[in-house]
Amino acid sequence: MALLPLIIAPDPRLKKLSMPVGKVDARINRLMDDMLETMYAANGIGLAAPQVDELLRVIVVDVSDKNEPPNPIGLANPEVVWADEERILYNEGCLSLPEQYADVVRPKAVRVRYLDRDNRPQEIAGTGLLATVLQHEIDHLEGTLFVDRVSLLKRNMILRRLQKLKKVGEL
Ligand code: GNR
Ligand code: NI
Repeated sequence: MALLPLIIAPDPRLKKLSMPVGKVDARINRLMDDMLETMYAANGIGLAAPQVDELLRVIVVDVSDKNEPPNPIGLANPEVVWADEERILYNEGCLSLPEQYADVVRPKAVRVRYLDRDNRPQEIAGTGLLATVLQHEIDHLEGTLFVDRVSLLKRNMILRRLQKLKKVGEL
């Protein structure tokens, strides 16, 4: 296992389209393990491969509570196959936009098809926080950040703040 460096916005690498995985093999399993380790170390509940400089359609999530057993899930080629017409608002954060938060509106529930660690097709249904995180991670694979789903004013505020923090060496 290894901790991977996280890419912090603004960075052109976070805006790129990620490529599908051909087969979930030992290499992809290692990537999922390293991503989970990196995510837990950063107290995150999700992580997408492009955030660790791998332009592959791989995400990991774990939305379990602190007082319950961990529930790490690795998903390759995740695809939303159904989305509720009902919407919810969530105050989102992102490990690539440290300490920045904004309210984002998304479908309240989704079903996501994906390949598991054994390269087998699976489906996962999520509502609430899990639905939000799955969509947030799949967005990363398209080069979309949560700030791309808020007003131009809020987006520019957050991105300029991060740019400044980078410039003074605080990120
Ligand atoms: O750790 C994370 N928390 C979070 C909170 C609300 C909505 C989405 C997220 S995902 C984020 C980790 C991350 O940046 N994944 O890409
Ligand atoms: Ni994110």
